[in-house]
Amino acid sequence: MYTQALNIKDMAAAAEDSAFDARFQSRVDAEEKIEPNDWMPDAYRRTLVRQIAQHAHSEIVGMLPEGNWITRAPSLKRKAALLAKVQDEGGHGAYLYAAAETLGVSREDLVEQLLDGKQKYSSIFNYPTLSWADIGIIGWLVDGAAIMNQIPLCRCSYGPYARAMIRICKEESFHQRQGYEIMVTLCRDGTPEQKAMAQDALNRWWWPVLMMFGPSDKDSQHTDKSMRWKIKRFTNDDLRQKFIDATVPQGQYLGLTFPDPAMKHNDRTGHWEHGEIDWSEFKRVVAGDGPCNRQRMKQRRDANENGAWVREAALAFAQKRRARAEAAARIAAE
Ligand code: BYC
Repeated sequence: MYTQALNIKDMAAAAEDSAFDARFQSRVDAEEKIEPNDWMPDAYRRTLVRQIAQHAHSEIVGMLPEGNWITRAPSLKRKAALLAKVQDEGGHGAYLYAAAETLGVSREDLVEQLLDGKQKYSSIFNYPTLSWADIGIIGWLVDGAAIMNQIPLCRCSYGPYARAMIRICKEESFHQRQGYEIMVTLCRDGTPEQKAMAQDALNRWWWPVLMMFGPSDKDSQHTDKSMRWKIKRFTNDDLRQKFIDATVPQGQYLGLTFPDPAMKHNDRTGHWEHGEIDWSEFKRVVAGDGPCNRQRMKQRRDANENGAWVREAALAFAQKRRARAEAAARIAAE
């Protein structure tokens, strides 16, 4: 009897959940934005927290490879642009942590999960920036790939993420242009040595950039659900292909060769076909064994520890202000 009563209760709860689910899905299908106080399935919330946190961490860790060249930028103009770009990335991280917080998680918690290795950041930031040409390549290709992935996120079903992405994409487009302009300077106006440096950077970054889009569709765990919920609008492979098609002519204009002997234009489909991606490298880097994973995590841990006193001081100041305001309100009420 007791068990039966429980079952009936469970069934009623399940029916209620599925009614909420259906209503939620119909709102998503109708392109309504889901806002923080709206009902949403737990799995939708978890997917968003995972993706937005990973995105925020990527922006913050992504400051490190470029930060490496701020003191060595070849001119004042280049230094000013690079400084502004790296600061923008810090800002993107801040908007994204704020968007994640609307889902009921705290920034401190997310940062802790990154530092404990429970959350990820983009594989691409585990590669070293060995020459100035790498800064051009990051802008041209890494930001180019990011824009391709992020423009559709401006239409994400979750309002706070979509709105954060609109501003981020505007800044990313400046980032991409400054990178491509560095590449034009090196390749078209530069010396043979500078062009060789640009080619070497392309050789090292091309495949890792293609991996940024995530595993191939057949291996992607989250794409189906994220597409149904309109978090993602395109699959990983579709975005990767769009990026390749847009980028190859840009590389040809620079006079560079893509390090993919299998790359060829398919006149029938209109797409650039590419060779096999080495997914074992991707898995290794995501699992923590890329060229710079340990260094990047150490830098983030050090930054977190060195910044602790700033956070403590800001909290103490906020508490003091609150206590003063409360005391003033008490006196005024007496
Ligand atoms: N690196 O089922 P899948 C920037 C993981 S910052 C590491 O396809 P999903 C910039 C994935 O998390 C740009 N891990 O996943 C900053 C999942 O593992 P978990 C960063 C990756 O989420 C500074 C598993 O593989 N952009 O532009 O449907 C300077 C299976 O994947 C990667 C964003 O974060 C990767 N590359 O699709 C310059 C964009 N790829 O979580 C530039 C937002 C996949 O189950 N994110 N994984 O343990 C997205 O659009 C999606 O999360 C992804 C992956 C397309 C990346």
